[in-house]
Amino acid sequence: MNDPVARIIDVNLNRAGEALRTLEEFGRFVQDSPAMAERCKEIRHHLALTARAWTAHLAPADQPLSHRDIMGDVGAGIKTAAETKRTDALAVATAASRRAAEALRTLSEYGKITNPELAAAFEKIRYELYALEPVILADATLRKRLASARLCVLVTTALSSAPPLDTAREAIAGGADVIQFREKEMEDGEFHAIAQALAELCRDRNAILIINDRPHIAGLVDAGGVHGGQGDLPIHLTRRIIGTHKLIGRSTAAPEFAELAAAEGADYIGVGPVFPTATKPERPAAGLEYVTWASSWGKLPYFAIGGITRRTLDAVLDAGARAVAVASGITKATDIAAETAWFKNRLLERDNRFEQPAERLDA
Ligand code: TZP
Ligand code: MG
Repeated sequence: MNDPVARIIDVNLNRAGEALRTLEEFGRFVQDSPAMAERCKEIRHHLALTARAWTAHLAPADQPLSHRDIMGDVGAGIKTAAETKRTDALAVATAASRRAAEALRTLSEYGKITNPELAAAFEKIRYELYALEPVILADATLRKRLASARLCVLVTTALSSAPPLDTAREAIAGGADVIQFREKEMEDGEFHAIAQALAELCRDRNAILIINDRPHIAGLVDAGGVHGGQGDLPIHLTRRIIGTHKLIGRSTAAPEFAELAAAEGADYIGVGPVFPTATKPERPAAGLEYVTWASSWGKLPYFAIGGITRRTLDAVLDAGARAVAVASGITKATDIAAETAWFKNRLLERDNRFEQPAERLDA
């Protein structure tokens, strides 16, 4: 009779190793990150060492492999519908990460019966995996990061006191959470080269890069997302280019466009122009009322945009905005980092308006 605990150890060593390998490929080929792939490999290596230590002192007849009994496994071949279908690479990696954690937990639980010390080693590996998971599956948290973003700085050469890369670097140093690269006239070749450098900068500094209008370039440089106006490519077609896990933003100037954007699957909207602005001279101001509407609507995260300056920011916040997007009000300053920091501080100062009041504990 095969030892059931040895069978459990055997199965879960394989399961954990395979799942970690699946996750590793995501880090290496999808995230394109040598650092992430390396971290996965280390975890896999720790698993292999622990497995070797586990079996080292066992007699051949007690080795987990000797108890392998595929034909006698009543669970072999049982698959749920969800297991047989995955929408994209992120879904595969997310499932792999969950499976690795489950297998490691199983190893440490059943391991306690025969070798508590090594069971603790499996537990340690599970925690290494938990630390890596949010980093390697970063795209899954992109929407969460966007929802907590307060300040987007639009980078446009003609509106800035510095070249695009310097503008973005300074804006991020001053606390910009999102950089939107927006050039209406620039040719694709030059736009792509700058976007590539911006993408590297943003990845490095943990800012989200949004590309205005050009989904093909957002895809090529692996930006966080793409922002379009009403006349740009429809959202479902934009998704076909950049994939399901990237952000799509839409400019909206009235509630009906906000509703449409939500129905079509936008991740966030621009709300404006709040004030008349030389940056978009063809657009009449949508006004502060629209900001108030968007705040109470609450279906999508939004950035109030258009004519937001040091002078007008408070009125926009009073109208209910939590996040703003600013071009000339920041990028025309000589010290872009200091100007960004002024906006960010003001936004954070006013952020506690959104805290829920603590519930009273009446006796
Ligand atoms: N969309 C609505 S208003 C606007 C855009 C791109 C321009 C924002 O620029 P500025 O200089 O902050 O008014
Ligand atoms: Mg456009």
